[in-house]
Amino acid sequence: MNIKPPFTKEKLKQLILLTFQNDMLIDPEHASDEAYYEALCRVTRDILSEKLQVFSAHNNARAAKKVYYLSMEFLMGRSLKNSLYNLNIQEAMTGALSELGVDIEKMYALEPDAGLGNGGLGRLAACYMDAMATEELPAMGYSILYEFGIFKQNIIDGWQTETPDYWLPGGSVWLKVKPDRTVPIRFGGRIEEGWENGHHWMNHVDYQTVYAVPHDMYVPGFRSDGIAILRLWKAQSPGFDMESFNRGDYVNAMGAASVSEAISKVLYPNDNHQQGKMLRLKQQYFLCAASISDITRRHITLYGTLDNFGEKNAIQINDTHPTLAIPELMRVLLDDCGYSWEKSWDIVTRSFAYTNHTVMAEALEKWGADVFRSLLPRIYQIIQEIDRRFCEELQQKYHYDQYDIDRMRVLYDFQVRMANLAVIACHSVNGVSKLHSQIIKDSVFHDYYRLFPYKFKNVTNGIASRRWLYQSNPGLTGLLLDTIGDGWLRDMPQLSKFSGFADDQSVLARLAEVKQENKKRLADYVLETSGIAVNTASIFDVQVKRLHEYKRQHLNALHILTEYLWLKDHPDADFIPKTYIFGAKAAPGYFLAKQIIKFICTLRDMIENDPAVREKLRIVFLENYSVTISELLMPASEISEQISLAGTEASGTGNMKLMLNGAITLGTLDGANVEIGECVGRENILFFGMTTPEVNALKAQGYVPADYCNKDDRLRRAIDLLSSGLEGQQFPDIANSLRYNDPYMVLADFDAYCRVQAQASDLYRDTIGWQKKSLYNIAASGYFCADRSIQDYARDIWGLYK
Ligand code: 26W
Repeated sequence: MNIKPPFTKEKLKQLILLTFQNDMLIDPEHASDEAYYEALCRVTRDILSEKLQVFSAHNNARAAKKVYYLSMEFLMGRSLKNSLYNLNIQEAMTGALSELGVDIEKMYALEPDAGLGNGGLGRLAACYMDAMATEELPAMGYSILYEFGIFKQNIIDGWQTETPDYWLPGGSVWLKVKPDRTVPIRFGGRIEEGWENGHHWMNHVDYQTVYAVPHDMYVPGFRSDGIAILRLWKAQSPGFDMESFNRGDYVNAMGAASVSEAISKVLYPNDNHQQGKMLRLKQQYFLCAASISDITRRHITLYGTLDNFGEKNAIQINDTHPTLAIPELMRVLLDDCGYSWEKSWDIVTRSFAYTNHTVMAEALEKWGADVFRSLLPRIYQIIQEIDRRFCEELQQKYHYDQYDIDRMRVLYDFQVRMANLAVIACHSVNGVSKLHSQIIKDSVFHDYYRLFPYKFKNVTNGIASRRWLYQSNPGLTGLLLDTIGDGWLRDMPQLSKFSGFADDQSVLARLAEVKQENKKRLADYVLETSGIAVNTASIFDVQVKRLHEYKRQHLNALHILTEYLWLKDHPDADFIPKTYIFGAKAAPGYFLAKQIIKFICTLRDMIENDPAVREKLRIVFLENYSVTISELLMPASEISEQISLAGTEASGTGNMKLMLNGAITLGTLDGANVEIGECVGRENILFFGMTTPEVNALKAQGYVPADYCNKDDRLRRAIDLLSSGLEGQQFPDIANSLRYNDPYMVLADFDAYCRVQAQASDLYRDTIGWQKKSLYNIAASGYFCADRSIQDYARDIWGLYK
């Protein structure tokens, strides 16, 4: 691939200087690093903006079907480096800056992460923006411009504390505000209706208005003409209460404004757990109503009608969080445009598709009917009618009894069940890995699968591979360019060519060198941030993901404790040194998760205080794990811990980033691990533990965790220590949860986990053998590129390649 960069160094230098002179009114001679950062971002943004205009005009001219990706979360991370690389101007820009005496790495480091997401679901949305732009699809993402993203995690004495993430000072340079596209959103009030001269009339009265103001971020495709727009809505109050103000009641005068604007104040930090908070429901409707208004306006501008809306638009909802877009589009079609119910429903069901991202029961969204009705009276009526018609269909067409109907309908037990609404209204329901999509059909949505089997699909997740390889791992990128050329950059499956070098000793040696350099780079960061000097000859074993019991970070920690105790008993044993690296945020109200972090940190300190052990065994807890930290971490990793209980992790995407960088997966047969195993071959992955059917069988038979404790001295000893205390700190909640409940069967998989860990260490002794496995993992990771996932969506769900 020899694509000429679109700008020379000289041209970019000139653009930077012009920006200083004309837009920022700053003398470049005396500009600060921050000013340079801003100038650089502005230049980049303007280039993106110009490209976008060409791209949009082209799409509109050919009346292309549009894709809208609605998500409450987009975990974008940084934009500068990604934009420069995708535009293929990174070298020219580096040169331009260096002539101005500025180091580009310093510029990259100044950018805060746009952390508008919690974890997997939010990062997936961000990866898909990159892929949609690369594939040149006419795509927009919609979300909320949270003033505060995912909280900053500080670990104080082993306990997680949270501070607000105020990212806008450095992040807002990427946002282009579009005040003329502002949308009014209505909350509360009443519906008045009646009949007059044989006509039904209806009026929404006494509502409050909040304005949604769009702020756009541009995401360029990799060396393509595509640009995806991420439109983020900011809540703005319609003014302030003049009456209160005139009375001198300033608190109330300002109060109303701050209540409205609270809608886009902060991202809810829950992952896989719904709380049922009114403000969250407001956020969801705010996103949905603003986006539907925008999408329909854009469509009408092009076609002058909504008659063909369903043929020209595909709206993907990222989990159930944006499900209200469904009744909102119904409302627009029925009330604003005067379509019949049947025509409206036809348009809606052609447009919407739903992706499910979790099987956790506590993540299924339900809203109290009363709260819902008072906040969104018209939307509630529409949902009632959807529910009524669905019940009627089940009864009359399928002869279902009341028991079945009650399970499947939207409104039941004074609750509005969002997943039911999504499955009923969407033409497509997909899971995010083969296994997960099967589980959805077998259990979570089995009732619906029996009726509408054609709706159910799979799209295995993918990642923005270039971000974690080309942009983050220059050493490995260089090795790949030297061996297999650069075709893989735009076509990741071409990485398979790398397997042709599995017996080339010089390639294996270089691969080892690259890994060593990356480990050193990470070790420097760890030393700087935590004062711990890790042994770079040790195995870097990594578990990074949100903290959740089902992901079983405590299984990992229990095993480390067991290894520690073993080393104390066998001080002279031949032991491959290991560094266990964790990164994880816990939802602020999830106390057991916070205790697991404290457990890991206590264990870390206990080992660190023991000079006889710490060179062989060490724990690093990376504080405030983020997209940017992951870009440093993935290239340095050797073992990828993916140890969720089989049947619980929908896919996982960290597993893909680690594989791409040559880490070997040590995991259960869960989520996308199964497909990783299929691609890389059983000899190049370390599976352990129960399969999903075995888990189900054990549950059916009656799982008794105490049995495992009684059988296994290591387990009993470790769990007793949790109760009695490590370093004077007791963990009775963790111990009791494991002993008496163990919902995610940590004890049942413990022995298998210990064995596979030992196997990993043995394999590592064979340096060449290990490098070979690593090489095969890199070579097999092409399938997990988001470009492929997006092609799957475009073909199987969005109907774009017809
Ligand atoms: C309402 C609270 C809430 C918030 C977030 C419930 C559920 C969520 C997400 C669906 C949780 C999530 O991020 N799921 C993850 O999605 C990834 C992308 O598909 C998958 O790779 C992970 O396996 C899945 O846990």
